[in-house]
Amino acid sequence: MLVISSTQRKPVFLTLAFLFLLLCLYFSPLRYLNAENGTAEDATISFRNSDNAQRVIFDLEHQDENLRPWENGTRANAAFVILTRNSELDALRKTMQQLEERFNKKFNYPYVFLNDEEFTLEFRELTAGLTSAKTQYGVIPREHWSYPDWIDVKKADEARRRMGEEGIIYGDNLSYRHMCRFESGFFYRHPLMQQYDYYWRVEPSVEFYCDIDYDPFIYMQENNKKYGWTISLLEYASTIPTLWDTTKAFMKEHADLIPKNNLLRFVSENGGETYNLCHFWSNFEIGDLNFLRGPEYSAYFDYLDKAGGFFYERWGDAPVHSIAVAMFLNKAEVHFFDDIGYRHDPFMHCPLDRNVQKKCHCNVDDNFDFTIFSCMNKWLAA
Ligand SMILES: Nc1nc2c(ncn2[C@@H]2O[C@H](COP(=O)(O)OP(=O)(O)O)[C@@H](O)[C@H]2O)c(=O)[nH]1
Ligand SMILES: *[C@@H]1O[C@H](CO)[C@@H](O)[C@H](O)[C@H]1NC(C)=O
Ligand SMILES: *[C@@H]1O[C@H](CO)[C@@H](O)[C@H](O)[C@H]1NC(C)=O
Ligand SMILES: [Mg+2]
Repeated sequence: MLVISSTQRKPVFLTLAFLFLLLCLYFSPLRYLNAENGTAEDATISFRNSDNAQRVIFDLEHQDENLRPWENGTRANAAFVILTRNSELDALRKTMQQLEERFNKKFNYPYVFLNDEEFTLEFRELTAGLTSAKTQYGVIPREHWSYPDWIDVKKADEARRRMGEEGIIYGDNLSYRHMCRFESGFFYRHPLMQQYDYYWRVEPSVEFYCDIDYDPFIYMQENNKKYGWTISLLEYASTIPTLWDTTKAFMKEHADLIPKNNLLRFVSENGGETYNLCHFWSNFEIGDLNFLRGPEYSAYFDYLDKAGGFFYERWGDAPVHSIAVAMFLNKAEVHFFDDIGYRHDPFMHCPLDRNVQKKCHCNVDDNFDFTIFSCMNKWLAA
């Protein structure tokens, strides 16, 4: 005879309750509403906190199709792009783990890793192991990570020495300059990036604080957005002494490329006379690659590159991208991803909305947006 002792009763009861719950959910009218209206993906995503019960439901629903969540539904032609060194592997793994958990395990977008050297086998294995998505590893062509022939190398060496002495951040650092030039004008031309229309830039050590339950790439596509950001701030003036003058000269020579409805008021508050140093922090970007590959941005990058400021000064890719966005796009084409909780030391964007906060692990008191170095108020007023 079956004897159930008191210590066995609890697990048996729990199992029965669990099965009952499963049955209820399976036959719940809600489920059918979902399946009727949206794609199967919509239904799955609404069960975001995929505990076991939810997985089972998903499997039941998809018995015949045998599809993974990301295989059903509209997808963008998009990838993460990560410029990094082999030595940053551990910092990157931590970032990838968060990105996968918060977003990509549900969406499965591919990764493109770029490096000025070959990636090690260890790097490739330990990054690929963190995702089910495709991972691709590229070496940067020499001509995208070296002096162009019109640069006076002695003058560049001298400029770095002087900027180092002046204590300017990365002032004496040559590889940093190659990095900024590459991120300004070349990452979107790498052979591995050619096949994609949208990118999401990621760096080692950055953190993602909130669940992202929708597809930001599709959001960009459906709303005709060309550039998306989470943090905006002031640039160090000492790194870009002639960037604005060079930009003004470009605008004079190429007035035909600047649309009337632009966003220049975000970067200049005196009708273009001076730059107010505001820029979108480019360590996070979700953007349209065809905007960067287009004639306007290409003309601007070439103009800056010829002027030499990537080497004679220390022009960052963030002000370069941001000024281009302000010149060539209108405000409706630029999106502030308020719902993406994000940190790149030392600043973080933490969504203030209590409903969004429920799916985040950041402290709103540390939100950067309304501190003095932030350009959020200028964005809101623009
Ligand atoms: N392969 C490679 N990646 C680099 C190099 N320097 C910087 N990076 C990458 O470029 C990005 C920006 O560099 P980082 O040191 O974070 O600059 P910061 O964010 O401006 O302080 C990061 O993703 C780095 O991993 C380099 O010399 N080689
Ligand atoms: C779902 O479909 C029903 C009718 O089939 C419709 O009335 C309802 O508005 C739809 N809901 C959504 C969110 O599309
Ligand atoms: C240059 O900057 C990078 C960060 O981009 C840093 O890792 C590297 O150590 C710096 N090199 C020198 C020589 O300071
Ligand atoms: Mg960084």
